[in-house]
Amino acid sequence: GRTVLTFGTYDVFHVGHLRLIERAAALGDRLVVGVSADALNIAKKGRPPVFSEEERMEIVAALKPVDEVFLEESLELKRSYLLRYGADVLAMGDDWKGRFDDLSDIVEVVYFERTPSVSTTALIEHIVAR
Ligand code: C2G
Repeated sequence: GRTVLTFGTYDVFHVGHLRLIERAAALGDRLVVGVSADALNIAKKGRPPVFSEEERMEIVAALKPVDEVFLEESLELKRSYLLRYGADVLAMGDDWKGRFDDLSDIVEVVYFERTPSVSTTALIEHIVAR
């Protein structure tokens, strides 16, 4: 069977996240999801996610299309994660378009269009403004 890998933070889980996961799952027989570590987000954005890595992994693991989750501890380890999980496909949102093309020697790299006008940042702003 074909194994698909995708990565994300999935903070304040929303329908954009769900649709990406559903499309990724449809590319193969088994979907493995790397959920980015709190430390990675702090390093990248200067603040921790709203939900902890344990909570974010728990939510993603409970989704019907998801077979397995793991903690993504470094953005530089994509190649070793793909090999570790025996991935045939890497699926990412098109905000990452072109960024992982160097991995196409070991997997098929697929970029999906993002769901328009939904983001964790916009959601937080919407809640704060209410
Ligand atoms: N997504 C989407 N539509 C949106 C919002 C997000 O399709 N409106 C997709 C993103 O393109 C991504 C996935 O949902 O493929 C998870 O999004 P984020 O949590 O924002 O993930 P990100 O922080 O980009 O991933 O190695 C990558 C890191 O794990 C970070």
